[in-house]
Amino acid sequence: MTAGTRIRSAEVLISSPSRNFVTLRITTEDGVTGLGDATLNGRELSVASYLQDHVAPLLVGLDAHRIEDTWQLLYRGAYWRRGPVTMTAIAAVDVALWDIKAKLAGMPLHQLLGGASRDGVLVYGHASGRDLDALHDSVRERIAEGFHAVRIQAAVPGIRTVYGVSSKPTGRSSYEPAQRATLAVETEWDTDRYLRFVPDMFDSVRQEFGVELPLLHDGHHRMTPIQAARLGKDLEPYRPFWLEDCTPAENQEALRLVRQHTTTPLAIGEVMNTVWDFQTLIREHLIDFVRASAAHTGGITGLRRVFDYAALYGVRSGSHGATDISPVGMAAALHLDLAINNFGIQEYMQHDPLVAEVFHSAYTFADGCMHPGDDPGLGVTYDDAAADRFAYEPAYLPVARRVDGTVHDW
Ligand code: GCO
Ligand code: MG
Repeated sequence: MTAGTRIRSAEVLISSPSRNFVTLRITTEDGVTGLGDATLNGRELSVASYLQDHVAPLLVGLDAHRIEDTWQLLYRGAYWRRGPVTMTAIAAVDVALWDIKAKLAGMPLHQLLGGASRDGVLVYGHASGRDLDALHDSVRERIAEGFHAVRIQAAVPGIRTVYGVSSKPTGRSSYEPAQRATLAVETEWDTDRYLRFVPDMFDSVRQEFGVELPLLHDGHHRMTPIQAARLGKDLEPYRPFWLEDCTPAENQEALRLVRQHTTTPLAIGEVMNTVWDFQTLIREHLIDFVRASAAHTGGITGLRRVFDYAALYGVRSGSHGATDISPVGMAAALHLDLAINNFGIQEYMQHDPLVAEVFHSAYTFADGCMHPGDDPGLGVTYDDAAADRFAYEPAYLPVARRVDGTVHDW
C-alpha cells in the first residue's frame, strides 16, 4: 500500500437545505476526498452517531483502495448484521471509497463498474393531485419538463390526507414526506376507499394521456396480500409500468399470493437493505423490479450484489430516488444504472433548488433520461460554507391511522 491512499479522516457532515442530509466525507493522506450519502429519513442522527462513534475510528489508517475488504469488515465485524442504520452507514463508507478510487483512476465511477451499457438512464417523475384534474395538471407539468414516465398518486375521496399527495396545488418540490416538527404528523387511512379509487384514477389518466405513457403507482406497503392481488388485477387493463410496494414485503412469501392473481408488474425494495431481503422475491420471480437504493443497501457494493442476483432471474433495477436520497446517493445510483445490463428505470423526484447550494452535482436530465456526467469519481462536491447555513432540524415521516384509530402502515 502506498502511504498516500491511507484514510486520514472520516467526517460526518449534517446539513438541512430544505430537508436533512447526512453525508460522510473520507479523506486520504494525499488529500483525495470521497463522499457517501448516510441519510436515513426521519432517523438521521442514528446513522450519524453510528458513523461518528463506531465506524470513523476504525477507518483511520486503512487503505482506501480496499473497498470489498472494508465492506466485509464493517458488515461481519459488527457482529450485528443488516438493518437500515447499519446498512446506511456501510453504504456511506462504500460509496465514499468508490468515489475516491474513481478519482484516483481519473475516471467517472461508471467506468470502473464496467463502463456504460446505455447512453442515458430512463427516469420517472412524480405527479400528484388533490383531485383528478389537479393530477392531470401535474402529469402535464412533468411531461412539459421532459419526463417520459410518470408516477401517479392522488388524494382518495373521503380520506383526509394521504401518502404521496402534495399539500400545494402543483409544483415539483411541493411534496416532501418528512415534516420538520418534533412530532410525526398523523394521516388517515381506509384501504377499501383506496382500492375502489385507484382503478378510476388510472382510467382517467389513460383517457387523458393515452395508452403509451408509462405510468407507475406506489402502494407504500399498505395492502394485505389479497388486497394487493385485487388491485393488481383491477389495474391490468391500464397496463401500469409497475405497482410499487403493494405489501409490507419483509414477508417475502406473501408475494406468492399476489403473483398468483395478477400480471401487473411489481416493484419492491426501498426499505430493504441486503440481498437476503430479496432472496425469495427474486429466486421465485415474485417481483419484476428491485426498488432498493445504493444509500440504504450497503452502497455500490451491496446494491450491485442485489442487481447481479436479480439479473440471473430476469428481474430489473428500479432504484429509489426520492428527495431523501441526497445528490451523492443519486449520483451513486446513476453510475450503477448506466453500467448494469438489467437496468429498468430510475426514480427522479427532484430536489428543492436549495439542495444544489450545498451539493454541486455533475448529473444532468434531458429528454426523459439522466446521465451521471463524466467528472472523475461520483461527480458531486460538497460546499461546507453553504452547508453551514442550513442547520439540522428534527423531522419525522408521517404516521397513518385507520379510521378507527388503529396504527397502519404509512
Ligand atoms: C418513493 C418513496 C418515498 C418514501 C420516502 C421515505 O417511492 O419515492 O416511497 O416517497 O416515502 O423515501 O423516506
Ligand atoms: Mg416508494
